[in-house]
Amino acid sequence: MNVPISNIQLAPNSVLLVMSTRLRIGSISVLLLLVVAGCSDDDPVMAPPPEDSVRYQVTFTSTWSAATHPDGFPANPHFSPLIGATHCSCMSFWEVGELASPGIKAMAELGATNALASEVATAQGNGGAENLLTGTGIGVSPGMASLEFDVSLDFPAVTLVSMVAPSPDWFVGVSGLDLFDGSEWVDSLVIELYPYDAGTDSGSDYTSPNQATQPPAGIFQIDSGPLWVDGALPSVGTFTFVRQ
Ligand SMILES: [Ca+2]
Repeated sequence: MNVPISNIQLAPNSVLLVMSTRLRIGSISVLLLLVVAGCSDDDPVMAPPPEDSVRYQVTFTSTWSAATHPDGFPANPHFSPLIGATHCSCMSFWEVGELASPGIKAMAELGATNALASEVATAQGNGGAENLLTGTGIGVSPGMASLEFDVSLDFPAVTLVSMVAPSPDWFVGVSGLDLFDGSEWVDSLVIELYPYDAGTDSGSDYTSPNQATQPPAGIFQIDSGPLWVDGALPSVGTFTFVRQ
C-alpha cells in the first residue's frame, strides 16, 4: 500500500520524518512508510479559550472647555450621568441616521436616564441586552467619571451615552462598541468622542430655548454651532476602556 505524501495531514510547524523500506512477502512487494510527525521546539503555545465574562473599567475624560470651544461657552459646562448597556451585536439603542428613541431623546435633551433604562430593561427581557450601565456624570467640564461593568461573549457590545450640557439635544457616546475582537477580549481601547445631535430639538446654541424639531430628524454628527470650531468638529473627550 502506498500512501501519497500529499495525503498526510501535518500540524503546523511539525517535523515530518519519513522512513521507507520495501518488504517482499511472497511475490508482493510492499512499501512501508513510517511517518513520524513531531513537534518542533518553536511551536506556538496554544492560546487558552477566551473567558466567558470579563470586567472593564471605562473612564470618561472630558476636555470640553472655554479654551477648546470659545464660542458662547456656557457658565455651567457638564455632562449628564452615564447610561447604557452591554448587549448582543444583533441590536442597537441608537444609530447615526436613525430617529432617536424616547430614551435617547430624553438623555440628549434633559440628561434624563429613566426612559433609556426602561429601553434597556425591555431589551434585557427579550434577550438582547445583559447589563444596565449607570454612572455619574461630569459635574464640571473638563473633568472625569468612570464606572466598571461586566461583559460576556454572548453580549460583547457596549452602548454608553452622556448629554453635553447645557445643550438642546447634543450628546456623546458609543453604540454597539464590540469589546471582543473575534478571538480575544480587547485589553484597552480609547474612543475619541465627537458629539452628535439627537435630531429632536432645533436649538442652535448651548442655552437656546426648547424648539422641537418637527418632524424629528435622524441622529447626526454635529455639523454647525458652537461645538464646531474653525471648520472642524473637535473631540470633546474620550472613553477609555481598560480590561480589569
Ligand atoms: Ca438638534
